[in-house]
Amino acid sequence: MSQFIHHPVSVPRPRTRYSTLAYFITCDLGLIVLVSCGCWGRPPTIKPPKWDPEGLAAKAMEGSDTDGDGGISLEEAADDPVMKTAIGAWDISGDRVLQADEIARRIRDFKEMKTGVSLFPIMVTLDGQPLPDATVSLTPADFLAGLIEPATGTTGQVGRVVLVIDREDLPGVRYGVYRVEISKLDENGEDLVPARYNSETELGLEVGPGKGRTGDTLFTLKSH
Ligand SMILES: [Ca+2]
Repeated sequence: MSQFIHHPVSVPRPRTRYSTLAYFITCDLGLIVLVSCGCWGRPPTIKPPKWDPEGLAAKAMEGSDTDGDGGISLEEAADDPVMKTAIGAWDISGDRVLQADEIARRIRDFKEMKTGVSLFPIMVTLDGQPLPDATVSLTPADFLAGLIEPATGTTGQVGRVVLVIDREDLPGVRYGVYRVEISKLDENGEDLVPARYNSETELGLEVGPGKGRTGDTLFTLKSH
């Protein structure tokens, strides 16, 4: 079980327990041919989103390039952990400013992969210890809202979570950039995790080709 979730792959969506088995085999081997060769018919798949690189880049600029100079700077993204993450991950020229063509280029990468969802394991620690029973929520960047779904999950005993998109019951998350909120309520309803990781989160995350392959993405939270 543990090895297949390291591979971001297109995930067929099974209808039956039998095809669920096919799904696990498929993920493990990284082979989609099993389900496409007709052995189990054609189970429905999670289709890739309809990526529009230029349109989405324009939408991102419209939302975040507040001074209209054609780039999204760290200052403009100061209160937006998602856009800050996008600048860190997508700024190719190294000027720490995100231009429309840089956004479109990465969206084109997403599009070319033809991936429905990616299996994207995340590990959460608080003060150096694994944090079990915490809720992890991913909310897409504003310019991706309506195109890709939010994803959620609950950490297990070793602080590990495999996210699930809202309308599916199989593990996986869409390629994209997200605002991340991590929360764990105690018996009095108080959050054991500081607000800077949930209601006032500073956490952002990119899920994309080449990410999450080498192991779990780690969020190391601190209570102070
Ligand atoms: Ca600007």
